[in-house]
Amino acid sequence: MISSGRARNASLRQMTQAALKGESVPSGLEQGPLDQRSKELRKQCVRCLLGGSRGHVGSTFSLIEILRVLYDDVLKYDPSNPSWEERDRFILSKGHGCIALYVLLAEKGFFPDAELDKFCHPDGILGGHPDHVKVPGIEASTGSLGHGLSIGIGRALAARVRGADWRVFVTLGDGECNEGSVWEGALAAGNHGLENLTVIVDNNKRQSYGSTDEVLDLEPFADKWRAFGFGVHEVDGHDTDALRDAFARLPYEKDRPSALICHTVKGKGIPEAEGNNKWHHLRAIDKAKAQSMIDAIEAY
Ligand SMILES: Cc1ncc(C[n+]2csc(CCOP(=O)(O)OP(=O)(O)O)c2C)c(N)n1
Ligand SMILES: [Mg+2]
Repeated sequence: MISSGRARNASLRQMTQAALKGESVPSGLEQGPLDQRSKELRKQCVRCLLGGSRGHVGSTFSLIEILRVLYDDVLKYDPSNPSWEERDRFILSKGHGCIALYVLLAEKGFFPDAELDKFCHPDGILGGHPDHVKVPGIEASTGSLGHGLSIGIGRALAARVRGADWRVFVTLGDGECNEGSVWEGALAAGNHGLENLTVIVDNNKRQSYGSTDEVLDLEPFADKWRAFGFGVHEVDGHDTDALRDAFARLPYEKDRPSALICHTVKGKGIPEAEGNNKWHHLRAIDKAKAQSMIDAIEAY
């Protein structure tokens, strides 16, 4: 026990030092291509990052295809009436990835496109974490990790009580699943058999300072969700056809909540950013940096 603890500490030290030096951690995942729409969405994210001179790049770029498919093909919503009673409820529990969501919400017409240039500005509505009071289309204010699932469970129970057929989707990060509150929520969702609830995990295998298997391993991850009473499906989270198919199959099991584990690449779309902890959050993004990011995305 003592020696494995020491080995683990040494490995954590190595990992932290690598992260601080900005060294890349090998992702072990295939580098599939991106279509033009996925590239354009990422370029819009760079626009926000430039406006705010900062932002969570890696966390945003692993999410793009998941959100794109949800907002293009899956969710029921009305941008002219964001609190439409019949809407599906989407909660971005990993709120620090909000730039991806802002870009989709602006594109769909929830708020003026010009807001994207005012990311993190005092006179804008788009903060570094999403605010449901200020931003039309944001279902819940998030950023403090570990709360979105429980909020979603409340919404799913509300639908049941009201006899409504809207659905609830909650997106978690893999590092976020190190929070005990996620598993309290999972226990409750399974216990109540919330078939109208889907957890989507952006499983990019990384968190702020290292890889999730080294910080606090989640494996066997799919089995854990099953054990908590979920129907589970796994998918390449950058393959839009596979994502569409995975959402079309919901619910995965009758009278159970669903968990869709999306295998993604943190920083997907900029080779230097992929699996590189230095790109979890960037500061001081100037025009030259933004242009180099756009060039890398275009060449991907
Ligand atoms: C309760 C809480 N603790 C710590 C943080 C700081 N924090 C912000 S992002 C992050 C890593 C999250 O990793 P993951 O969920 O895997 O998201 P990713 O950035 O990889 O998409 C942490 C620890 C936080 N936002 N909330
Ligand atoms: Mg992660």
